[in-house]
Amino acid sequence: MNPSNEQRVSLFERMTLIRLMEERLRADAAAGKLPGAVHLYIGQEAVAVGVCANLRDTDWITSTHRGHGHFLAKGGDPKAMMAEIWGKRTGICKGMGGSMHVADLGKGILGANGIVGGGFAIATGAALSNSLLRNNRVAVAFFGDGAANQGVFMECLNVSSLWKLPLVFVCEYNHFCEFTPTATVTSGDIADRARAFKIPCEVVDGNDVIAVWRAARSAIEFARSGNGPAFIEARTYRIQGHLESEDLFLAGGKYREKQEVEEWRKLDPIARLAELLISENVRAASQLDAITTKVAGIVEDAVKFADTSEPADPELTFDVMFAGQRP
Ligand SMILES: Cc1ncc(C[n+]2csc(CCOP(=O)(O)OP(=O)(O)O)c2C)c(N)n1
Repeated sequence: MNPSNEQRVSLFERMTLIRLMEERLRADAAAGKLPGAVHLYIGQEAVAVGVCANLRDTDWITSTHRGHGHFLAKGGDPKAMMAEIWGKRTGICKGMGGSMHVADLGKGILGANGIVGGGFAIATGAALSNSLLRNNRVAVAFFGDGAANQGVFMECLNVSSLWKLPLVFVCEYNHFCEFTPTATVTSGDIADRARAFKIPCEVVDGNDVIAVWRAARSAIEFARSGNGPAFIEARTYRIQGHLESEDLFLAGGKYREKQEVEEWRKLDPIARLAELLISENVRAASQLDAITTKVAGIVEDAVKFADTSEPADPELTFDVMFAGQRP
């Protein structure tokens, strides 16, 4: 099954929202305006968007340290996310979590996570609760190719397959674990690890949002129908550095060639979808530009909202972490 024309246009719009939010964060990080580090999702938008377009608000996702794209793709509010990243009290977590902890339970977003592989067990637990409650919801665990080398991955593959949990694993193979090429620390194919537990797998072009959408649709349907977990490995590429201040860590060292990044830029998922929509006369280039302009306004509003909000209240730490007790 393929997405309709209207669905494809909305995939374009959502990917553009993520891209423009991330571009703005990139600029604000460089200008020293953000209180913490940001790990950007530029180039990987097709994965979050292609998957989340097939989910309901009541379905769960777990995310990673690179979580802004998952948050926005699942319907999280751009203003509340921006304010969170800026450390403001209007943020989705009152500015107490920042970039790596954007969460919104009302939208089924169980949170970004600073612990690599931290989402596996949370998603498996959510899927177990769905299964026990027979509520027809699914859970999706987004994770990186680096996280696939954490032991908890195996535990969650095992138990979710054994108990036929409504869970979809989505591995974003972006080729790097921080400053280490994944191939140098990973044995065999990651999808084979899921196959060993008899979990159906699909390896897709993660820069082709339609391919991701199709794979996600069948994986989610499979899991929702009580057949157990499914697995998607989306092949993509991390265009930005591991984090925006990575040069400070690298001290002049390098772990990839510029040429490689440029080659992947040519496979930009948003440009590819735009070309398709134009060539199939679904939308004219000017109509897509109008969408981009509208989205840029949403991003501008989010920045204004964050910028003019009050900073997070440090006193709140005692309430949210120490049950109101103070030293
Ligand atoms: C348990 C744990 N180990 C190490 C780190 C440091 N760390 C942060 S991100 C990262 C690489 C993760 O790579 P991957 O899962 O592929 O995600 P990507 O950054 O490529 O999106 C590492 C090692 C961490 N945050 N948590």
